[in-house]
Amino acid sequence: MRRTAVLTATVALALTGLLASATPASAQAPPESTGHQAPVSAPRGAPITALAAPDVSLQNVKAHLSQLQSIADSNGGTRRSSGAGYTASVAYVEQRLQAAGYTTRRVTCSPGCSSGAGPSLVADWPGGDENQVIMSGAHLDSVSAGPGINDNGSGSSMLLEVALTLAAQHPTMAKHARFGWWSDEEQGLLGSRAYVSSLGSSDRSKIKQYLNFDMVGSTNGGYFINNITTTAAADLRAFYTNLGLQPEENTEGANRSDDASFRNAGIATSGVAAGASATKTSSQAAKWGGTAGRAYDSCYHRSCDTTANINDTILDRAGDALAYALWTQAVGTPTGQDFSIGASPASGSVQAGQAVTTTISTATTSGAAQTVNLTASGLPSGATASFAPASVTSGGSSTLTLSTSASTPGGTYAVTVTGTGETTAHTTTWTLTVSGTGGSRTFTNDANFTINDFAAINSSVTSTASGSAVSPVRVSVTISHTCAEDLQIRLRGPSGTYYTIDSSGGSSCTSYGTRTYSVAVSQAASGTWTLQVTDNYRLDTGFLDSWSVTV
Ligand code: DTR
Ligand code: ZN
Ligand code: ZN
Repeated sequence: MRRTAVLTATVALALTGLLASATPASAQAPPESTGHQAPVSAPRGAPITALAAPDVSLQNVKAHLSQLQSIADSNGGTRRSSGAGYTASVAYVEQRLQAAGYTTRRVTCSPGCSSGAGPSLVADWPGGDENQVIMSGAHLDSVSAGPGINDNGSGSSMLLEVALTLAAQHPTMAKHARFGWWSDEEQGLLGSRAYVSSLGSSDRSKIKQYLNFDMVGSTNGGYFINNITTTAAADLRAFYTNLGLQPEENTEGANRSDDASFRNAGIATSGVAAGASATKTSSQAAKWGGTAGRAYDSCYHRSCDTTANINDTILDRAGDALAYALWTQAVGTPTGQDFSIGASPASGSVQAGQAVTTTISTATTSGAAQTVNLTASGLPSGATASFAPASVTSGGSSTLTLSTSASTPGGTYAVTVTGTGETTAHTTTWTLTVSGTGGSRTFTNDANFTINDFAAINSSVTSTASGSAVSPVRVSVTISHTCAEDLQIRLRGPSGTYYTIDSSGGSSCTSYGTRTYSVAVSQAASGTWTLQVTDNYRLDTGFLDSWSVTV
């Protein structure tokens, strides 16, 4: 059954209280008695309106489990990552997702996966803020010993049904929902690790949360939550707590499933598990039902991990818990609150050792004003930035002071100013040129080079200056030559770009002597700078005496 009505907090809380007391605190309760309205609490993030989360169909989850069982049956009784039972599992999940409108991607399980491991599958539900990805996942592979119906057909099937329920309801999304089915978990969390490391740092930082589901239907199971005290766990925890189930930390499964791959990359993680080979305690049996002194899943990693090895009630609740967390996190109408940020002036220059300011202004571009915290990054070394004030209400402005030190290298820097609001963040760029005293350095080559008619000579210096070259760079050239008009002179920067600084030609000859040039460049100061002198005419010759460049 699916409910989409918007609930007021009061109604929802009343309902929640009622259900918590009406639901038997027993894992062995028949599935029908677990039909419930998901508890709705006040939304944590301002952009989300409280919507009722749907009741995920246990019957459909079990139909997926039967499919996985059949796939194992026709492939030697296993769905191990390197076998045909695994690839058939991927094809099944993929086909169901595609039919529902998901964008799916097979992610190669490499590098670092076991030999012959099939791909992981990642599915995106179109919509929501792409910069805020709410992700959930489950491993789809089994061990070689069996069909892996609880481990982890249960998490895989439940995840698939939540994804299909989202597609069927197609609610307005505030954030972007993504789902992952991992390969090669049983060989060391390898598929999820390969996926996470395939992401660039920007894509990785868009994943705001990852929830993992591994073994969520253990026959003698319990209600375990990974990192139960963290923000990522809050909705899952609230869901079980509201059912009176007193969930516990998943100590048995800690660092043993795919959430570890995400956590290791700095992503907030949680998840649900019903337990593996560890033994149920008597206090757990008292609050959850089941048998104390027996394993949560006595078929863990065995051939008996079949469709008979599932606790329907526990499995049903796991799906509903994810639906509650996902709907709370990602579903809803954005408030439309937004702001813009800019720097005026947008560029500035400063002598090393001095300070420079710009005004950072913000504007409310839609909805109500919001608090915007200001930070700066990309500063030159030895420089510090301060904002007065450090946070503004959108519409307000702040003075950004950048103080350099004498050791700050000369060059042009793009300072990124980030305004982090309550609903979103925006950046603006302040282009800063540091110049002067400490900044620039001069490099000289005073070896002599003979300049012959119709020939070019090249004289190089190696610059060890750091940062960007302070533009314009100054070039000083001393040449003994009776006809400067014969000469074409070019400067080559470390990047390989040539700048023509003096062209040949003219009706009469003048003696060259020492001449200086200012050359506008845009490149690094360090590396090889070359002066190239070409004599384009007959008769007069001479030699390059010395030259220098100040970068
Ligand atoms: N990743 C699991 C390992 C595991 C061991 N104990 C637990 C407890 C709860 C969840 C998972 C686990 C596996 O696939 O074998
Ligand atoms: Zn597992
Ligand atoms: Zn396992």
